[in-house]
Amino acid sequence: MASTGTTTPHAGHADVHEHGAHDLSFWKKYVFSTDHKTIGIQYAVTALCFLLFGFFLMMLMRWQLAFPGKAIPLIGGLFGEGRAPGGTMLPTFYNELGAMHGTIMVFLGIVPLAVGGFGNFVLPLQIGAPDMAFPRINMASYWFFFLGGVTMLLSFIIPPGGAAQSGWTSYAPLSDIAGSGQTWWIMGMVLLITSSLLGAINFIVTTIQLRAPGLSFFRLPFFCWAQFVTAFLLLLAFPPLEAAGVLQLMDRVAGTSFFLPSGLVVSGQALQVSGGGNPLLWQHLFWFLAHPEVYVLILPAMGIVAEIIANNTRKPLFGYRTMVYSLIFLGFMSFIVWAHHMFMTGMGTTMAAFFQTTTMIISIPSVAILTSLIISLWGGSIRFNTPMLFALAFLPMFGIGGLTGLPLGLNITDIPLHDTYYVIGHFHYVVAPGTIFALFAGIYYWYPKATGRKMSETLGRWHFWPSLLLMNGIFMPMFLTGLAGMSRRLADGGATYAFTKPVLHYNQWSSFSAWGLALFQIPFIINFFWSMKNGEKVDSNAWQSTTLEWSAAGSPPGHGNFKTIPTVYRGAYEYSVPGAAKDFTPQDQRS
Ligand code: HEM
Ligand SMILES: [Cu+2]
Repeated sequence: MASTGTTTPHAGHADVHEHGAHDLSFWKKYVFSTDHKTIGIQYAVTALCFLLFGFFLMMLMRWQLAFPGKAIPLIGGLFGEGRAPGGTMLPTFYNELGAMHGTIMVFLGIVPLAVGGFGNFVLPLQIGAPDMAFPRINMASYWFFFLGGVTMLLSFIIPPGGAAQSGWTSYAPLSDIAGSGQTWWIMGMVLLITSSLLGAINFIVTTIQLRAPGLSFFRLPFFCWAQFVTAFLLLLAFPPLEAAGVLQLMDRVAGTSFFLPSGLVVSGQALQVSGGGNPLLWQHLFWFLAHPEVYVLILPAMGIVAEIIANNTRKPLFGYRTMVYSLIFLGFMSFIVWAHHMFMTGMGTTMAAFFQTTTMIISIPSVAILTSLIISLWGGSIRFNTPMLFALAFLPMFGIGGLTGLPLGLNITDIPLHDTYYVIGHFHYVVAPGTIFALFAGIYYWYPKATGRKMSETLGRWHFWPSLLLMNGIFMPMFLTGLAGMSRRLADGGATYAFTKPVLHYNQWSSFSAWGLALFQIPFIINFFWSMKNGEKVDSNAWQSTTLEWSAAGSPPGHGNFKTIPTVYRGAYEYSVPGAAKDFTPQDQRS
């Protein structure tokens, strides 16, 4: 069915780009590209590499937790006497791994993949735009990310201090007085934040300005809404952390005491600092970013899952408008719940009452979105392909993550749970079998748009089922160890505490599951490369979808995306419309 399009000045512009594309040098085309699709792929591939590295750090930590004090087998000798004498991990090395695992997974892995990768590749296509509003800023955003990532990783080998050791939250005063790695951590963060801010501005302007004619806000695919709201979170939440990072840098290198109290005594020695600062100020500034950041981790995931569910149930999303309003409300609320991470700081009952109330309220829109997605399945004739399997698994996994957040959101129940493995279980359910599964779903789903081929379903299943099982094998026991009181901060997993004895063996469950999970990512890695040459060839609308990225000719579409800018006549999910010729009616189809 031919799609109708109007010729706009943009479309002419797009044509010029398309012809121009042939003349681009290798460097301009693949390295310093300004094409949002290339940048999206650069972001995605880089972030996947970082994710793999962060995963590797975690596997080392899991050895220490399962078998504290035993030499790391095979590779233990590689880390040197300073980190693992005789192959046995020192607590300081464990701290490096912990801080860098968290930082890498969140700031170098998931967010860049979800926003930089999927946002960049998909959003301009879905809104019928020739590119991002500011292609060069987009390129700068990627390169700041890359530099920030490299800075973080290099910190492992930069003397004298190695990598940061103060956790991904970098709490003061520890972070102020920690070794040199902490300085590299801050500098890396400043670069990463700069990258995010450049990206966020681009997403906001692009969504407002470059939507195709007829594509009103309420015709936007839910994925675009999710990216749009996420961009506001990044734009408004990151600057305070960037400022806080610079203050911490000053504390470390310029003798200031923004986060250092007077009279600080470390290991029996009074510290020679001017003092007068407040460690809690850091916590406030950090969580003012980092709570919205957890929604940055989850909203794009919800967006991806929504697209895939509509497509594979062949039905419109249930309650699309409610979902959009929930998203906006959630974005707003995410700025006034941050101190639920700080109930232990003695904030007093008035403050605690405020933050637990807002936290309970914010769970309502999350539940509204999740429920809408579940109801969307009702009565659909579901296609159980690999993207759909991952999207479906996201629902209960995110559900477990969200529900276990509620006891943490209430002051009275958080106090015993805070800093135990229960918290680790909670947030990993939302980000690992939650967000990461959604990201896998997205990779399987949009891969055909990027390469013209589908990934193998067989390998996809070898990836999905064991991963689902093993993810739960890792994180479910953490609720039990956490409820038993096991602290998340111990390099030996709690082996020296009598009260953790009955649950200590769960540490091994988690560890074996984690190593198993690594094994079952191999089918994915093989699939990712093998399918580029050998996957099933598909036409430009691989999944018979309604949204505009599939109307763009070619996989991937040429520079400029659309020969003529499409005109949009309908909402995003017109599947199985009664009386229609096919079970999907693309947004740019007139009738
Ligand atoms: C209904 C939803 C949720 C509620 C009520 C909730 C509540 C909480 C609370 C109160 C804490 C602090 C616990 C403590 O340290 O004692 C926490 C930790 C955390 N949550 Fe959630 N949460 C929810 C959803 C999410 C989502 C969607 C994500 C991410 C996508 C997330 C990620 C995190 C992270 C990363 C931490 C731990 C940070 C750290 O201490 O290292 N949460 N959650
Ligand atoms: Cu929070």
